[in-house]
Amino acid sequence: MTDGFHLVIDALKHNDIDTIFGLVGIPITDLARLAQAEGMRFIGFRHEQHAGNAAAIAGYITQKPGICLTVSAPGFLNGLTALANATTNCFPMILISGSSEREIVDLQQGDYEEMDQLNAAKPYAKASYRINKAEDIGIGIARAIRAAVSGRPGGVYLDLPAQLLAQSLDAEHGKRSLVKVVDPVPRQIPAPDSIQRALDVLKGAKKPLILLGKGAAYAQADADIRAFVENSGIPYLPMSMAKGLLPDNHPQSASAARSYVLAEADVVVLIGARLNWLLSHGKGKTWGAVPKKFIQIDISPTEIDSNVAIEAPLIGDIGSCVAALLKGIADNGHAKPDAAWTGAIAERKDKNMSKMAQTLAASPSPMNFHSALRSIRDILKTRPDINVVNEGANTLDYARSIIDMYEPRKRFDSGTWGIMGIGMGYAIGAAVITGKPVVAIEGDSAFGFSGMELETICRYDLPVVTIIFNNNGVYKGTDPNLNPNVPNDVPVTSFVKGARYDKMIEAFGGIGYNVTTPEELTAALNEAIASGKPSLINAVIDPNAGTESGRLTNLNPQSAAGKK
Ligand code: ADP
Ligand code: TPW
Repeated sequence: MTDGFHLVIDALKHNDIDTIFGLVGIPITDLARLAQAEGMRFIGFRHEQHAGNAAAIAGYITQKPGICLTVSAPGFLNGLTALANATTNCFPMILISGSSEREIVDLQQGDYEEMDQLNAAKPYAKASYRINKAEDIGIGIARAIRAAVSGRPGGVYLDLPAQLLAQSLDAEHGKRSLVKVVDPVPRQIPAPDSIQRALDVLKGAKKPLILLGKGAAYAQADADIRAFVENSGIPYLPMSMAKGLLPDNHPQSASAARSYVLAEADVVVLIGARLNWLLSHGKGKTWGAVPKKFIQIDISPTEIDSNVAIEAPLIGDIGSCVAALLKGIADNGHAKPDAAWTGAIAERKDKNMSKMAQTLAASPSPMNFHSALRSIRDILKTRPDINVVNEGANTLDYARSIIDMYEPRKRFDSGTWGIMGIGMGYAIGAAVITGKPVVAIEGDSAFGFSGMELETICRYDLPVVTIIFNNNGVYKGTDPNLNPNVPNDVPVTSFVKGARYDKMIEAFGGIGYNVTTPEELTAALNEAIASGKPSLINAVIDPNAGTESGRLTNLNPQSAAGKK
């Protein structure tokens, strides 16, 4: 005989899934034990949100769904934030939660951790399923895997009632019920006329621009994307997580002339990037007065015309679409963009880069974002294999532009939502899945959302170096208290001044550093990377440095309404 527990593990293993991120309790503790006994890795967290984030980033890196396992109601809800974030960012993951007895939940009779989890998950997941019979576990897991990774990837919820796990089944019957997903990420070939249309629009371009999004990084079509950029000679801009798809020091990168190229380009080729808020919805001041024609490559047909009209939609997987464009420009001949266009970009780049070099060269005391990031940049330049996790407001904005990336899928950040709290989850997921070191560059507020996972990092002895940009608060650390009735009350953005985050990791046997100058930061980071040990560097940053909301000041309602 076999049972639900064994069949879930067998079904995952049958599909080459070898790692589960989760947090145990009724009814899934034995499921986690069994996974471990059967040779899978179970990485146990201190909060389900971070297990879910680890699963999501594992999915992004590997194109295989990351698995997060939680208990019912509260554990499920803690994981749901990560599931929603995965869906929003198009990362494939499966949240598997145990659930309470259906008869009691459905009659609302007050079971232990009672909740209608399936319906709660639906608005935030790409798909949601419940398996009720042990003989359906094979097909249920197959369905969840395919839903997560095919087409536009996303988060899938899989509900496993406690009763299901205990159900027995004849072993032979169980074995036959397993399903191996064939071709989980099928190629989706673009229609030839859509390719021709795109080539025609490109041909008419005087000032073309390529925009690479994290969909392009996810697609793992690195060689063809690089060949398309280089053979076409078109300047390109990477979105933050597409940095490194081509090395950031590539001569065609227009990152240092971003505002100029967005305003001036006449034809924009979007490859796996949505025209959402991160690209000012494709209109307005950012996009300037020059009329735009967009060519958009995306696997999701409904992404087209989401914000502005798209002249040439290319629906298909990025690998197939880019290969077809590459062949098109080779067959038809392609005139490289005018030197007037590339020359004007080069001029702006030079100017902006020398201005930035000056800012970076300064060594103010106390240390500011720039001088600290200079130290980190110089070290990471020599270690392109290191994964970088990044969140915060100013810490995110400055690090994104100052830290160059040289390899694809090495930068993981706040993404589509601008969410805080991904830090330690992404760091653990990336370290476990790639076996490579991670440097997490964290605002002090951002770090707080997942800080307890330092224990997880130490427990699994992961090569993660966390650097806290400690400026005593959310954004800055200098706001006044506005409460006339409580003169000593704490300002809304303030934290404990002079906090020593380095002491936190020492509690779990990790190595802590406290640094106040770029030189100390360089020494600490070099040592931490070389040791490969869980480390945390508390980098003391001028509390006056930075701005409220970083570069998003304009999105605060008062500023948006012109009142501030
Ligand atoms: P960014 O935030 O970097 O601009 P987005 O997350 O907004 O990127 O956009 C990613 C886009 O890539 C999504 O619209 C998604 O549908 C698309 N995408 C993801 N994987 C593929 C793929 N393999 N082929 C084509 N499009 C893809
Ligand atoms: C889940 C709102 C955006 S940025 C930020 C918060 C709280 C922290 C900024 O301070 P930090 O960075 O990290 O110290 P820095 O570099 O400016 O000093 N809750 C969630 N997500 C978001 N985005 C917020 C709140 C926010």
